[in-house]
Amino acid sequence: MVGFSEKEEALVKSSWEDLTKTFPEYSFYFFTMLVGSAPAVKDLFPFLKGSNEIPKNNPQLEAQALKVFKLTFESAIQLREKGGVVIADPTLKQLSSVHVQKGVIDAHFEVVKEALLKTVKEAVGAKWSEDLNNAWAKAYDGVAALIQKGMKEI
Ligand code: ISQ
Repeated sequence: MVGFSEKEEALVKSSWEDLTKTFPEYSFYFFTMLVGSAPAVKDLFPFLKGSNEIPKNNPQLEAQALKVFKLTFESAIQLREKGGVVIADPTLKQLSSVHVQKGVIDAHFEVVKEALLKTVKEAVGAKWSEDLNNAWAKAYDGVAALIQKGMKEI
């Protein structure tokens, strides 16, 4: 079990406030970063497929981005409260099978992680620190590892 310090939890919680204050803006930034480093992932999202631009004010895009950030945030809270990330079995099975169906590979988890960390940096501005970055990275790795394991068991 990895665990999370009180300070790490506080850092993630404070940046979560920054992110969610203007989430539409950061969801656009997140997808811009993601597609910028891995253009092929556009094919995995119906609202990006065949388009040269990331749509602005797109509720589906925002909802998808929110899923990733929320799952990572919840993972941070669990690391603090339980010492590890737990996802209820039916939820994990569903998440894992959607990722298998979409053809997600391990490299995708890396590019999403990078885009997520860049977005956190953008959202917190001058409050950014290595510790903050590492806390989000740890939370992301925790949930990503569970989904990746789940994908192998489908
Ligand atoms: C993974 N799962 C659901 C939604 C997502 C949005 C962006 C990047 C990765 C994602």
